[in-house]
Amino acid sequence: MNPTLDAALLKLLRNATRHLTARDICAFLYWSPTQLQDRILALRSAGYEFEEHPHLGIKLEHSPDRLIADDLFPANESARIGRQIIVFQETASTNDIAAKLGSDGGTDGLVIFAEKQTGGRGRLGRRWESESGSGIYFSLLLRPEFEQPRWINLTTWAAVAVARAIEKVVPCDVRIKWPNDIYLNGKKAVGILSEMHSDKDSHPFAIVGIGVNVNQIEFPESIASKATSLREISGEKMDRRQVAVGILGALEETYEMAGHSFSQIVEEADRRSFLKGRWIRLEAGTSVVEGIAGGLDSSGALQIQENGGRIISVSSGEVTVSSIAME
Ligand code: BT5
Repeated sequence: MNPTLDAALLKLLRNATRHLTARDICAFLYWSPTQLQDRILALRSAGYEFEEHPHLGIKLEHSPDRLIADDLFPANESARIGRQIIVFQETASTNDIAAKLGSDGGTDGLVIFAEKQTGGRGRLGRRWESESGSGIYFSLLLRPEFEQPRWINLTTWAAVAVARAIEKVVPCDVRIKWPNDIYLNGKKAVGILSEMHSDKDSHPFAIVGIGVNVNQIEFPESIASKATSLREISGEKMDRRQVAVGILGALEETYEMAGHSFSQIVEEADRRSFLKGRWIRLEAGTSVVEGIAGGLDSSGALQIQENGGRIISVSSGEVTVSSIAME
């Protein structure tokens, strides 16, 4: 997809290590000086600030604390994840928008962001708190080439990619609580909700919804003791755009592995396991298993050692941690 004018200009200014003259910019983008002035004016009114020097030219100084589609595009134009990006100021759930667009034939790699979700969802209809402007809430529409039974891999893939991206911006111990959460300092900072659908022509597609707590400094009472944000960990306000671009980049970098070398994804998820060695209770439908969480098997299933010593593998379920690490 061709970038818009603003996306092209922002990308050029962001990649520049110095001021750029109007002449250089126009030559690079094949624009007229008037066109450039118009775009700078439009970006200024959207909250961007530029430093202008009479001889050296222009430099991007400050961006608004908003997610703006034109400023989120991947650096690599052939990237799959984010080849089309839409940002909503407010919606019920980005997963629902992505599912609707998917069933209307939406393109693989489409990403829907929302600044606020009024009906953000977790698994089993639970609520995902999506306070306006402080987190990152988005959904990917994917039409993977690999066979559908392995689409379940997408949750683990997304968890590993988001963990990598977080580690780059906040140096800390990033743990994956199987199957779909990321924990920082023992508290939940990210939740992932993967869903499968079919479009009108019965072509299947997947939606991977990701909610990341970035700048929250407080949470609703119901989750206050168990949720955290990147800001709480780093001690400083984070640039949400930078975090979002980092996550999209990590998803892009690792996407091939989700289908073709999933064992590498599993190894990393295992290395980052929050559960390993802890006494857990797992509920899957009506069955309940208690035991010590082990590693992940090659399919990404969680191994649990039951009281009698028997080891079982479970591919989905809801885990509650009953005690601290046993190791
Ligand atoms: C999840 O479900 O963790 C998946 C959350 C996925 C959210 C994204 S946001 C973009 C996209 N659009 C959507 O509508 N959803 C996706 P689950 O494992 O069921 O966990 C839900 C539980 O996490 C809740 O019952 C709360 O206990 C807790 N929780 C809710 N909001 C939270 C938050 N902001 N931070 C930490 N924990 C939260």
